[in-house]
Amino acid sequence: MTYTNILYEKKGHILVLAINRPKALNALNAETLNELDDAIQKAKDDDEIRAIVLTGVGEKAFVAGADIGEIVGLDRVSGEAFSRRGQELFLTIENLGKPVIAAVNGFALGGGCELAMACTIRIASTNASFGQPEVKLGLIPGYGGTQRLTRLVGKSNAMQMMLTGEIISAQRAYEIGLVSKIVSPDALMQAAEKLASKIISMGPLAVAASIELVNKVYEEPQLSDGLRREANLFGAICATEDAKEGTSAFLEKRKAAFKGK
Ligand code: CO8
Repeated sequence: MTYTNILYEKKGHILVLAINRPKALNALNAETLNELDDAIQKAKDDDEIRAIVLTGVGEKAFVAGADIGEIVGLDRVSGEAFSRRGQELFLTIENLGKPVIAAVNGFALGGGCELAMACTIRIASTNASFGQPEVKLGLIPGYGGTQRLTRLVGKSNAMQMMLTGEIISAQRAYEIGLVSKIVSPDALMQAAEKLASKIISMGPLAVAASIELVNKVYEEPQLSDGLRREANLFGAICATEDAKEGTSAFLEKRKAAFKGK
């Protein structure tokens, strides 16, 4: 597939994906979702790609939401299908088995905030802002926002954002746990790639298992089930060559050489 709405750039083991509709503040139209879907599948199947950094082209926006021009004519059936289509893609991103770091460089609103929340980790530039302004359009978040925002920032903060549609600063997003780090705009991509490189240097199976376990916490908040699953995957990870290598390297005071086995 040829991409016109996204940029796909491999930098060693890191894929930098950028939503590229700056004139529409990178709003997600159907074509962009299709391209993003294709790129994510391609990245999943490419063993060379170990981490993804997702951002928006331009200085103004990460993604300013779903394309409102495409929402206006939706009815009950097409609206639900529209929502499910985005939800499925965002679930794929969340459960990719490889870390996806959102480098939020401006507006992350509506579907854009939802896209960032489906990523494994979010870091933001000081000029980033976040919000679920759907209520202002008489809508509700439809790409997982009601679920993920509540889990990420708690009921009170989520209610305040969703019911008022207010746009919060990067600093506020950091305070409520929506992002894990804030950096200056010109340092954002470097910080995101540095974070990706750091994660890549860890045991890949352990990274994938950690992502899976943390995501399961949000799916079934049953502590006993989660603990059982954690023990189960912990055992499986212990039996890998990487775990032996990682623990031995620590004890031998040397750098581990992981093989993903
Ligand atoms: N969709 C389509 N076009 C957009 C969007 C968008 N979400 N956001 C911005 N644009 C366009 C503008 O229309 C404008 O286009 P043009 O130059 O042709 O007039 C261009 O981008 C630049 O935008 P502005 O001139 O408005 O720039 P400002 O700096 O003045 O304002 C804002 C920036 C505050 C971000 C403003 O553009 C804005 O409020 N945008 C809309 C934000 C929003 O409401 N997002 C949520 C959309 S709904 C959604 O995401 C639901 C997701 C789930 C869907 C599932 C439901 C079925």
